[in-house]
Amino acid sequence: MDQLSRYLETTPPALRSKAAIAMLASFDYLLETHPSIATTIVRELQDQRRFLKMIASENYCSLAVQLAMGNWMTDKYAEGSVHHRFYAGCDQVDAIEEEACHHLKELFHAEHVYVQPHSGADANLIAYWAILTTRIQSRELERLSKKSVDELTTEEFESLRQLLVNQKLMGLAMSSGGHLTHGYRHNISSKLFKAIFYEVDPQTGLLNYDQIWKKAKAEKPLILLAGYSAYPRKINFATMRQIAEDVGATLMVDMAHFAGLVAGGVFTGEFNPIAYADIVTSTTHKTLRGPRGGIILCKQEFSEAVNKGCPLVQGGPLPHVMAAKAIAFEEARQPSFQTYAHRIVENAQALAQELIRLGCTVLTGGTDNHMVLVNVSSLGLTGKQAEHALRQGMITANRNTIPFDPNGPWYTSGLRLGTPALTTLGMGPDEMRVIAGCVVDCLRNTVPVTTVSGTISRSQCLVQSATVSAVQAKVAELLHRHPLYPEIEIKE
Ligand code: DSN
Repeated sequence: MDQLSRYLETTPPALRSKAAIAMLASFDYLLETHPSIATTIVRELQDQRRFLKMIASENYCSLAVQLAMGNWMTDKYAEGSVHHRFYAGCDQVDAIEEEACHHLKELFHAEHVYVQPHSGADANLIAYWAILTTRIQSRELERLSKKSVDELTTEEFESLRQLLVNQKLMGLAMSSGGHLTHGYRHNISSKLFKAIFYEVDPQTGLLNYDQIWKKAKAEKPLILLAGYSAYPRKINFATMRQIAEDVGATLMVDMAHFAGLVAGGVFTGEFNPIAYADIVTSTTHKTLRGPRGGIILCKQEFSEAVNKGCPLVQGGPLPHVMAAKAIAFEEARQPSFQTYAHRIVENAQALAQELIRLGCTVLTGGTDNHMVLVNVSSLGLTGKQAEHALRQGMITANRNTIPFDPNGPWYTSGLRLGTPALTTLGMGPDEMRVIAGCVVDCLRNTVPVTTVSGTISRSQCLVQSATVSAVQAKVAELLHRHPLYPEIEIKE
């Protein structure tokens, strides 16, 4: 019997969900036409249901968001911007992009928004080029009395190019929790700019605004960038603005990790970047709980350059993803999203407190946001071993460098735990305390793994079987009480 027939047979009409029917019908269809792909998609759902998802940058989006992505909107090319396309027949893409922009603008009260970036990394590249175009290229054209780069001679174009690639970008070092697109050597941002970094204070693990100010004064960067991938505290954007203004920098904020906390009214006043930054970038799939993708919010001054993100930096927009973004932004405008966002932080704080009570070294002594960073070296583990140990207990989390990490970015000494996905499932502080216990049990009860060459593996370790069984049982019970997409039941 196929999945949809089984569902219809076992679910009384009043309890049937249209989203479930749509999803089950699509699985049934794919199972018939492309069984191996369909089976893998179903297995991914099963994996996500069997493991506690504690990767701080992941979440579960609504079925409406998922359904909006899987349709014929993907078949349309729409390079350009709303009502200004390089292709004919973009009426419906215009309508969708306009609606997404409307919801996004209302959600964050931004002057201008752009919903085309395919990812946060693309959004950052577009923002970088928008700043370079607005602040360097336009002024150079004005100086040369030229209207566009098309009017430049080959020599003038080359000197403009030299000018553009010799600007300074100053962001949080990746080793202090910054993102790789913020000037890390193995990312194109370090080739576009002369990258300069500020770091967290070695004693407190916190941003030291006086130090940032001092460095910014000395370096005078074109862009002062705030934002992180692994920093558990709020950033004071009013102070970052003062620093940027003092040194003549453009303030850019990458709020990929905490966009949902801004949208949900957790980060307000000087901790909300929108009023202070010239350009804000984000992903849409982390705390914001939308489809995978990127967005840009900016002051009017940068709007023209930002709107040229395609083709300036990226290829054609993804209309099906913009449709899903529109739905996610509308969802985030509902009062329930405010409750959700506050709960994410409440959960992270409960998790941090319990980990500390159980003897873990939690960086900065806690959290203000959705993530908790644990230094696992006192437990005799690398971050990679800790990640491996948790997976045996059916917990998915990721290793992370901690500031000044002696183990480097591959093995690391840290573990990053996040609460956005568990909060989406409806878990609260009580569940976080149980989970903290599971995490500590896994990390404390490991035995080393010897590699084929006879050395102790720095990647793997084995959790003792009694602990594995006990933790797996607790995880299964938590997930049984808080199922993912409970309306969808798929049997193999
Ligand atoms: N990969 C994201 C994270 O995990 O933080 C950032 O790109």
